[in-house]
Amino acid sequence: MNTVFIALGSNLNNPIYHLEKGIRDINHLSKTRVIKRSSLYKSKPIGPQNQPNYINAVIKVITHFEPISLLDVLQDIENKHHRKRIKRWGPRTLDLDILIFNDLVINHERLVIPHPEIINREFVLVPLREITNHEFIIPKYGKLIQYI
Ligand code: ROI
Repeated sequence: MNTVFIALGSNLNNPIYHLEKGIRDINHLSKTRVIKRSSLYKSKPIGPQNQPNYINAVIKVITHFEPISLLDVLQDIENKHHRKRIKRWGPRTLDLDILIFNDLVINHERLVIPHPEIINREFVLVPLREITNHEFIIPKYGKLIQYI
C-alpha cells in the first residue's frame, strides 16, 4: 500500500466544480481511496499573470498503483475534464500533480518525485500543512514547516 499526496489546481470554467469532481474521480479509481483532503484555497496565478485566480487543494490518498501507473490514471482524469495542454503555465480546467509518493525519490523522464516545485509554491505548502502534522518530512527536502 502506498501513501501519496496529490495537488489539485484549476482556474477555468467553475474551478470549484473541477476540484470537487476531481477528488471524487480519484476516490473512484480502482484500488485507491482519498483519506484526507485540505480546504479549498484561492490563490493568485504563479507564472503568467494574465489568467484567472486559481483554486488549489491537496489530498492524501492510499493506493496500490505504482508511480507511473498512477500518473497515467491521473492524466486520464485530467483529460476527462477537457484539459487542453495549449501552453506551458497557461490556464487549466484541472491539474493533478503527484507531490509525494511514500518516501520515494524518483527522477523519471515523465515524473519527478517529490514534485520539484513543492517547496517553492505556497499554494501547495499551505494545504499540505493543513492535512499533515507539525513534524511532517518531505522526502529529500526535510521538514515541511521550515518552508512556510
Ligand atoms: N498558480 C497557482 N496559484 N495555482 C496553480 O495551481 C498553478 N498552476 C500552475 C501555474 C501556471 C504554475 N501557476 C499556478 O501550473
